[in-house]
Amino acid sequence: MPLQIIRGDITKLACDAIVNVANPSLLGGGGVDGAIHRAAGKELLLACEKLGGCRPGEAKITGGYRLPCQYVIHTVGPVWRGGNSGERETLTSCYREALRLAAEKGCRSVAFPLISSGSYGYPKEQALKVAEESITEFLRDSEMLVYIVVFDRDSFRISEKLFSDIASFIDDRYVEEHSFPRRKGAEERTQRQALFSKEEQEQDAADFAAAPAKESIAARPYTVGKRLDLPPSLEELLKKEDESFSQALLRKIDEKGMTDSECYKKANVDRKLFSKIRSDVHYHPSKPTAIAFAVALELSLDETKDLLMKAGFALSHSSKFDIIIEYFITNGNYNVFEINEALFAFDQVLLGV
Ligand code: AR6
Repeated sequence: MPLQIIRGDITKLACDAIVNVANPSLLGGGGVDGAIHRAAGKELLLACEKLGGCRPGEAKITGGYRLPCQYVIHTVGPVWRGGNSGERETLTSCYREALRLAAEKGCRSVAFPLISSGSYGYPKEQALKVAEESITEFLRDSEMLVYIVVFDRDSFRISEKLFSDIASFIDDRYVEEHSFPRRKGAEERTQRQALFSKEEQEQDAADFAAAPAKESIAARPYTVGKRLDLPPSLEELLKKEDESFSQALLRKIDEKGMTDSECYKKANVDRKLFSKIRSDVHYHPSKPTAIAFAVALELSLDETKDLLMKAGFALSHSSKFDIIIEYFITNGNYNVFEINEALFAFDQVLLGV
């Protein structure tokens, strides 16, 4: 999970480094800056006094002192002046320079607040986009776990239009599904259990084996008389059934002409996890990981369901998480970060892991 958005207080994170958004004097201020200095103690101020200030877009590094992190990387974001004064370039430079310093110090995990999105006035949605793009650009050639830490729900909003589109998409499907009383049990399950617990995995696998699998394979439509559309032979069907998640994933990567790293990076999945999946033919990923690969491969909804089935999962209208995934796939939006923003806004588990 190379880039994760989490909610919380950055001063509490035990990452290798956290990023402070300071003013050019580096001598403390309000917002995150104030919180970091308070938590780190006065040694941090003494260390900052020796740095000789910092210009917007640059970054400097100190120890973490009483903070749980090892380093604090100080950067100065742009003050928002309407967007035509180089704000975006300066903001991009903050992320790039902070990450460069973190890599130089051998950090494996770094946490950023949303730079400039508080008293410097950068619109939050745009600030988040710049953060995601700059961090993704860096992660293209580097392996690091990077967090964007959002302080409170109000400081994070996807666009009203997207929010209401997804909300009505969820309403339509959720209501439709919940009008069947026998689904009541499923309705009461919590999202996290549905995604991760062993029992749920077994239940999902059993549910899927009982109904949708038959539909997706046996009842697949074909046109009689057209050579290319002949139904697959029983042997072909059985071969496909035997294919594990790992085998299906590697086959799909080849079919799409992607390299392994293009795929796991686009999926926002850690290289080590990908290596495990690659080397263990029977590897069982979590549902968010399996979906992240389906998104990276830009699979259709049916193909996504087929891939998920290999890992023992299904998509259902009893789960908001599943409906949000369905929304993005049917709209052809395969940007894992946009999907994660929406999942975050609806308080769901994020893709990757
Ligand atoms: N953890 C994570 N995020 C936080 C925290 C926290 N503890 N506290 C605030 N935020 P700001 P800026 C969020 O104003 O806009 C200082 O006085 C907050 O909700 O701290 O870059 C400096 O000295 C917001 O979304 O930074 C500068 O003068 C984001 O962090 C000036 O403010 C950034 O808010 C820098 O302004």
